[in-house]
Amino acid sequence: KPTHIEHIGIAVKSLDEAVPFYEKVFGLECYAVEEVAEQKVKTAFFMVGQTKIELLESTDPAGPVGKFIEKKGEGVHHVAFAVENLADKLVSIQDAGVAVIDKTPRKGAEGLNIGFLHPKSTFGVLTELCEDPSK
Ligand code: CMX
Repeated sequence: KPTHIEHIGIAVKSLDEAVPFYEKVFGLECYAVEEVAEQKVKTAFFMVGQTKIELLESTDPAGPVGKFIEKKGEGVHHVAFAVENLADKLVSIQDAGVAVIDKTPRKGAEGLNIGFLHPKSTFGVLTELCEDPSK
């Protein structure tokens, strides 16, 4: 089973506006900003206990976050669980009949191995599984 919620991804129109909000209103510190070109996003991370908040700004209207904001507006985009043995988990999840976006792990932000499950199979919540390869 997952060890914890690794992060919650929140789609925002502008990191320049959202990052100072999280810093000023919640007193959180943005410890990393990273562009994930393959996902067409720029990300900003805050640590809250064991869990991160990942703010996502689209770099391309045709990318997943650009399309999401166009359709639904800003808001919670995905929930990510930390797991071990990600490749095996993705296989057993598919065997259980759940639609996955990633059949096998791929590289995500912060060097994590990740795999997404399709929101149509997960009660409308885009769900990500993450494995830290350094552990
Ligand atoms: N949460 C819940 N539902 C979502 C969603 C989300 N984040 N994104 C799309 N959907 C819904 C759509 O509203 C649509 O529902 P309806 O059919 O009821 O209208 C359905 O899923 C299919 O959407 P679509 O527009 O036809 O398909 P998209 O081309 O937008 O693809 C998805 C959707 C989830 C497959 C795609 O966004 C994807 O592959 N996501 C995984 C990668 C990703 O999100 N990367 C960004 C974050 C990267 C990071 O964290 O570093």
